[in-house]
Amino acid sequence: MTYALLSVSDKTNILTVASKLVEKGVQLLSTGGTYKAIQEAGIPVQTVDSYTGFPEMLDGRVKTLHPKIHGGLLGLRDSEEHQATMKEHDIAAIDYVIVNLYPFKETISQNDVTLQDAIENIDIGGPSMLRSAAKNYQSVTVVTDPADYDTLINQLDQDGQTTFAFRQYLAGKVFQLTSHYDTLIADYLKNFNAGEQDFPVNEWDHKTMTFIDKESLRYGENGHQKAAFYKTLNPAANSIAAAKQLHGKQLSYNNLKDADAALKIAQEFDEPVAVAVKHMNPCGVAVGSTIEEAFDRCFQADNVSIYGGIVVVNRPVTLALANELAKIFLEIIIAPAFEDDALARLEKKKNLRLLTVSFDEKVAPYQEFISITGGLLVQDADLSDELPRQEITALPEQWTVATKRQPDQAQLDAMNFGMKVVKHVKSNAIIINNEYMTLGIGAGQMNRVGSARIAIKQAEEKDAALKGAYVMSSDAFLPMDDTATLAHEHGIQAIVQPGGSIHDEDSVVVCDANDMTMVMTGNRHFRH
Ligand code: 93A
Repeated sequence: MTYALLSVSDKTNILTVASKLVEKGVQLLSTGGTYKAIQEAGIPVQTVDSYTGFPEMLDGRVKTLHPKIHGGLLGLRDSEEHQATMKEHDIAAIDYVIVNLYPFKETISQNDVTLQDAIENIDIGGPSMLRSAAKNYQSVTVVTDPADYDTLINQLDQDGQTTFAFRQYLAGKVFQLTSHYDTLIADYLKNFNAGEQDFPVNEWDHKTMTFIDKESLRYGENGHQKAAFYKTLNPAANSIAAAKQLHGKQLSYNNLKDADAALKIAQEFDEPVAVAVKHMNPCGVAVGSTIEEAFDRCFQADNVSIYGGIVVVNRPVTLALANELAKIFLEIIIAPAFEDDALARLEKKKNLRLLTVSFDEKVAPYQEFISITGGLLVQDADLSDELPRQEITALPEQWTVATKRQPDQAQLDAMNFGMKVVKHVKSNAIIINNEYMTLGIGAGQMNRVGSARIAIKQAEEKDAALKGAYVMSSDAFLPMDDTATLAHEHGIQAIVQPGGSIHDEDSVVVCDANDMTMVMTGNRHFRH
């Protein structure tokens, strides 16, 4: 007699499999709800408890956890000793297992889920059976995904049995599923606030994000690269993973990266801000007293690079703003909301993607992941508190003025603005900016003065004389005096940089000799 055990929460197509197994002479065993469904369809089936002689008990927590089940799954068919032991204890081999698990993910994804609900939906017996069967895949066929029922049925029809390769594939799927399932439980419990803890916890490791939810993408960075978006289960409301798409086709791999980069810059500001991003770097960032003014400055900051870019604004899009945005070719617009007429205006552009993201809360600490061949690097995101979210009223605590010349209020505000933006620019990063907007952005050069040259050139194309509140902002220290000298030669009177080079003093000397001011922030913002 060949046995199959069927125990499924997701009962999709279970009757098709059940009747096929019966047709092939297999005896079915099943648990409560699954038994009922099969039996009601008129397919012969026996309950697990009548088979084991042990009732389902403890509210169903113990249904299949019995040596007659696990012995029937694990016993080696080609071992005389195993066969003798099985015979002695009246254990029959179970050659087919069709099991899928309690819907833990669906349960915890509900809004009003209680801890008790979540715990009751941790499946114990199901994964145990799956693991027992998968370990013995030499002989046992274990199907956990209804998508594999067709292959099972085809193989049974063809040979009356399954192939070794299929069983191994299915066993692999089992361990992938059970490890994923356990990770999800672990993540849920780790993040569930259980109140005061009176024992030591390694916070960093404990909170390391583990759970992933997969969305297939059409392709990766280029058309020939396959790609997917692995999300955390409950991404922060103000993250791109939680964005609501109102219009346009699915975001691409590059879109997601660029949108994420743009959003993070906008989140540095409380006042109305507009951010334009191309290839992970900002090409224009500006604040204003209204969102229309901010966007106008953002556009003026670089009215060439913005084409094909991504724009984020942190205030609802009005019709006036929509009319301006509609004039340029953009890939994505992200805002907290779109007014109805603004949405109607922008929706006319078929390929433009429109997304809303919450700007209500400040960004909570999170971790960043980046892959290198053979592994994953994890770090805390660079969320520095030293940068005031609005204008500066006094020098922030970690900042020191290194020069004789003190910065005036406009320069201080420009320095604050500059540091908030430059930390999001690929290193070596130098920007030229005033207190409202970027004027030149030098990104990703292999030496600092190279980035400075690019930023200055761009700024000068807008304004030949870089005077007044124009500031040079640097993501990391100036390794020698060449960058400060270049700034002076182009009329820039203020520099903000982290400091920390052994040659800091050389740059200070250049500034002092030319009546420039330089502030050291004490906080490096590399972005490699
Ligand atoms: O509560 S359990 O962890 N204890 C068990 O012994 C057990 N055996 C099967 N959950 C158990 N199951 C699960 O019941 C299966 O994984 C399946 O998801 C579900 C099917 O129950 P029913 O047939 O009553 O709908």
